[in-house]
Amino acid sequence: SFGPASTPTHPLATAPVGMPSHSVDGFVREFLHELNTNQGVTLSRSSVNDQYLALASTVKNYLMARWLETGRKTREAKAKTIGYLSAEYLLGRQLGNALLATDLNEVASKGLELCGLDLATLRAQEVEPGLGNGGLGRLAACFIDSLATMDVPCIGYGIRYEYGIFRQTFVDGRQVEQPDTWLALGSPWEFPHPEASVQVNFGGHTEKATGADGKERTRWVPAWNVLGVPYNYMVPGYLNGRVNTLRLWSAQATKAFDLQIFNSGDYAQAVRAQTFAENISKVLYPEDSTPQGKELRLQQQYFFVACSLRDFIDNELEEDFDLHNLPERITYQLNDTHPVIAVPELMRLLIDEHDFAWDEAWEVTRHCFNYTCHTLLPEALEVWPTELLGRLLPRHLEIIYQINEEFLDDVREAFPGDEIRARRMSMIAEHPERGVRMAYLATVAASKVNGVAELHSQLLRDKVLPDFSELWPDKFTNVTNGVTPRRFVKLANPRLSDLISDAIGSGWVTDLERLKELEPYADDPEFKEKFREVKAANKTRLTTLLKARDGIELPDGHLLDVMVKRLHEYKRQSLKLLHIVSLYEQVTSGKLSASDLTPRTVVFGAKAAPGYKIAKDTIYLINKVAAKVNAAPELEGRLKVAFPANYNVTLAEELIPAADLSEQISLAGMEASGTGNMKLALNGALTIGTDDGANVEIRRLVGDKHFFLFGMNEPQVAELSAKGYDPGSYYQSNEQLRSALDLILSGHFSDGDQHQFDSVVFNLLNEDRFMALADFQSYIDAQAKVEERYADQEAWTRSAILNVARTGYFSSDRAMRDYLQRIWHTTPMI
Ligand code: 475
Repeated sequence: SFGPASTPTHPLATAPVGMPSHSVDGFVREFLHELNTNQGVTLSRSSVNDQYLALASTVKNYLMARWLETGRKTREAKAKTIGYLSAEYLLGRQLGNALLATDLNEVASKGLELCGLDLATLRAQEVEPGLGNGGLGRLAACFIDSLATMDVPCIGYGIRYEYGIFRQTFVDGRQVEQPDTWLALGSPWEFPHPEASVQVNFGGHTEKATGADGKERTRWVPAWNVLGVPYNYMVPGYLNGRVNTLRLWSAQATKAFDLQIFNSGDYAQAVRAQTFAENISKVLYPEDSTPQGKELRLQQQYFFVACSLRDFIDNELEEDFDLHNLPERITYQLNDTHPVIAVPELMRLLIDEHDFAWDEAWEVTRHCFNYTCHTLLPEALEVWPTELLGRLLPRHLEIIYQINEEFLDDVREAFPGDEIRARRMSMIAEHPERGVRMAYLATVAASKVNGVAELHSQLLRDKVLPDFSELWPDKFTNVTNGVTPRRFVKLANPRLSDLISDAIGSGWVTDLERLKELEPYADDPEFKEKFREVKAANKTRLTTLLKARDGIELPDGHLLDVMVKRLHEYKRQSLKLLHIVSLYEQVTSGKLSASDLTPRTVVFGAKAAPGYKIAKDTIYLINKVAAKVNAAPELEGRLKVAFPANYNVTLAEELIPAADLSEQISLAGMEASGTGNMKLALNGALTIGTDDGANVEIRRLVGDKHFFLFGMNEPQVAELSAKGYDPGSYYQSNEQLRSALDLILSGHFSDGDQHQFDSVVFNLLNEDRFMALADFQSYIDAQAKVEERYADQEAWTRSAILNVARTGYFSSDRAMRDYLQRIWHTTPMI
């Protein structure tokens, strides 16, 4: 229960908390107060960390009244809430975004200056919460930003990993992972509520018992449990007074859990057991696109989902709320299959704990969930062995079996006699071991299933879930991803933002399609000059940062060619690498004069999953090639390769605004959408890309002339696969490609060791699952077109401006509007 035990009589007790004054003086007073009372230091004795923490508290104080008011208003209006269920939130630094959302930037910067402090220095003190791997986690962060900005009630639910995505370092060019200790210096953005902890059960068995009313019920008798402690984070809308909540769960041992073992007398074992419970939220699994079938991962999934469902029912609904009406108050969005165990969990809650009949429970459940798929790679589709599921969650496995039986009855009714089809569509896979196909369970339970770009949604319907789309054509839809213009334009690129606002006003920040109004400026010489100045200044900013951060020297005046994304074979960093090696080979062998090269710096940013050997070897190879290229006197001032370690949201915010060329070179049909492609285009980079993911839509919007397309399209890929792909034939027939590969094979980049890069090179030559060799020549040709355009700076700038002007569609605000209209069926609260 909530609130005071008796009626408050003090007048302040019922008034909402006040907001500090928006003046410089008001800000300084608040800041110093926080420094003294929170950090317990005077300004003269404070560390940068103290100052940062005090600044964070100060900004929180400005948001607090709005946060409390948002919660009150939402509950009072009984508005429908979006429950975003995601195992990952790749948030990025909070301070800059909070200052932006409260319009406190200038006040803070002046106030701190009067205290002898520098806002940028304090901002740099923040360690970003990296609670995600890549695209999927960052998308979740963009979506909750947009919902808050659009005045839509949303609670983001997830896991408070004690260690987020690992910190990448390079040792002799090889990736070495370090733990991400993001909480070590304090975590000012979170509000723990241990008193609101939720118990989560695991293991044990189920029993059937007949009640006094003669009805048979199932009882789950769990074997062990843990506590979920909620940590709340503010999710401020942009200048609109709304502050939604992100609720991340942290695992702790329960009292009962402890007591049992402490009583057994084995103190050491009891302490170990505590660690066992806490392990559940200890660390983010660093695999992107290839989930690990690990028991702990399933524990994580059930842990946060069980906490989240219980939390909403117990804390956000009225005490007498009739759960038959649950779909009127919440719609859960499943961010990939990671939270799909929520489906049997809601069934279990309704049936076992709220006495619903099966059909009633199913009616509610199927109206509460929607499912977003983020991949097409078969190895990324989660299948949990029934042995594991049954051991960890016996009741849930029973429920899944029953959902499956009833579903297969429907299939047999729709397709009488087609038993093969029924087998194919079963949620239970029989090979290689018995397991639950989580994507099928999600698809059956969801009201809507969506892919994340047009091409991806089409392939999802036609290739991944064809039987399901045949059965329920209307269930399937597309929502093309988007990115938040607040963080990735306004915050990351203030110079471009000011230039845009000077031209068309500032409305674009919340209405990104208004960037269209920039189109005429693509032919305005003065605007073009300023646009170039912005790019140049952003490059200078990046140069300063990389020098300090990595000791990397960026040359002046180069085309900045950027490939930033997770390291994965399907994304084809190896293709980019072959381009670089080929340039190096041609110049050093005298086939090409260095003076004919467009001065270019290639920047890579990429983490590899720690167990993904080829990916890690590719990182090593990139670093080895970079060392040679950067040391070659012939290439001085002409070609440079930079690979700053530990690419993350913070570095993205510096790199993207400086980029000229955006590398989006996945094999067609493999990249579900991509979102870095959108961020780069919005910041005025031109794309060199395949017809894949959202590239398709970017190209359609910016126009063929302003996009460098290359490579096979998806049907061509399918055709080549079907007729049998032979990478060796490209090696044989393409002299330029052969020379590049031969140079790597010769040991030139590995101090004479001819086998150092076998895993990468032999893989390309013999298997090349993602057909890099087949697209090589086309890629090289497209790069020639890039150079030609770049040589004409007026034409290049025009294309860059048109990229900005024509990509307003890729705002996550638009994506959220699409979800609201076509999936969630709800509207903003105003
Ligand atoms: C796609 N992550 C991008 C982006 O929709 C797309 C998988 C398993 C376990 C942990 N993480 C994952 C992903 O699958 C992922 O990030 N997918 C990406 O989602 C947003 O733009 O094309 O690869």
